[in-house]
Amino acid sequence: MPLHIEDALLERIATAERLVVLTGAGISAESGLGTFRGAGGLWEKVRIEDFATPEAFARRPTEVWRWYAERWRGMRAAEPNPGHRAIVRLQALFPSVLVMTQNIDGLHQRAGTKNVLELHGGLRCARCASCSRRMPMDDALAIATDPPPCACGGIYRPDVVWFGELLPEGALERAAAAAAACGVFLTVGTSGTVMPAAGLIGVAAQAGAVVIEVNPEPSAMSGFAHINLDEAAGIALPWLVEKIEQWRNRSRG
Ligand code: BV8
Ligand code: ZN
Repeated sequence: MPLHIEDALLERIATAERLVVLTGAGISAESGLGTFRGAGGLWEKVRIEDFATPEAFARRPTEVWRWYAERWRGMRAAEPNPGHRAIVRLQALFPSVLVMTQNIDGLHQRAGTKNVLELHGGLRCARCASCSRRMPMDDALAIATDPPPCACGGIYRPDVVWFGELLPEGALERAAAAAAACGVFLTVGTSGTVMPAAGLIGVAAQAGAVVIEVNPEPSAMSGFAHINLDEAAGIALPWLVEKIEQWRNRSRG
């Protein structure tokens, strides 16, 4: 079905001051990176309990470290796609834009998005599990021991948020405040199943924002969306940018 936004909603979007964008693994799918759920998802191949919890790392640090090292090599080799680049254009179209992501691949930053809020941390860095000292993942990969030892006697871990762990200090508060105060909330490529990130969509909807979902499939949060653009992000996001720019050119007369 062709993408469509009714005029009244398009006017509210094009005239909004504040835009919040929440992205998930789906926005990086067109960069060749795997998603977690759905056909061929990462969690079909490995169990969350074996690789994405602090208990898993405590039990099998080498296996968990090597799984993330392999994912980082893939992320590093990937390129931002038209979906990431459309979000860079959106950031220039509104007075205030917060882009927050559940992804750890750093592709928003490499596309040129500013001030990305990484709700689940980022794989660009490793962090000592004892003293929290950080080191670039690329440097950690050059060290022969998996995981690398820290001078403090601890070992390095991926600088990401695992299941059962709290989000980075202040991230959720900042995200929730932005979601509660925005005119438009754009959710892209997330199944809406991981809390508390997915809950931000409900916060925005309850606060009266226009909620736009970009996802070829329905998600757990689709019920909150005023607009469902059921296409891939690399198609739907450039289309959305064009619609906003056309509306503004028309209204300038
Ligand atoms: C927390 C980083 C407080 C690591 C990730 C029981 C015990 C303990 C906790 C819980 C529990 N029950 C529930 C919880 C809370 C738990 C949770 O939500 N679990 C879920 C699974 C039920 N959450 C937590 O633990 C969080 N912390 O709650 O702290 C606390 C503290 C102690 C004890 C209790 C509570 C921390 C969650 C963060 C986990 N870390 N990632 C890593 O990446 O390895 S989550 C992981 O899932 C990724 O970040 C990922 O981004 C995220 C969400 O997945 P999605 O991004 O949505 O990806 P998914 O594959 O699911 O969907 C992709 C979508 O894209 C699909 O809809 C698809 O249709 C679409 N798509 C595909 N192609 C495209 C597309 N869309 C657009 N274009 C395309 N081309
Ligand atoms: Zn240390």
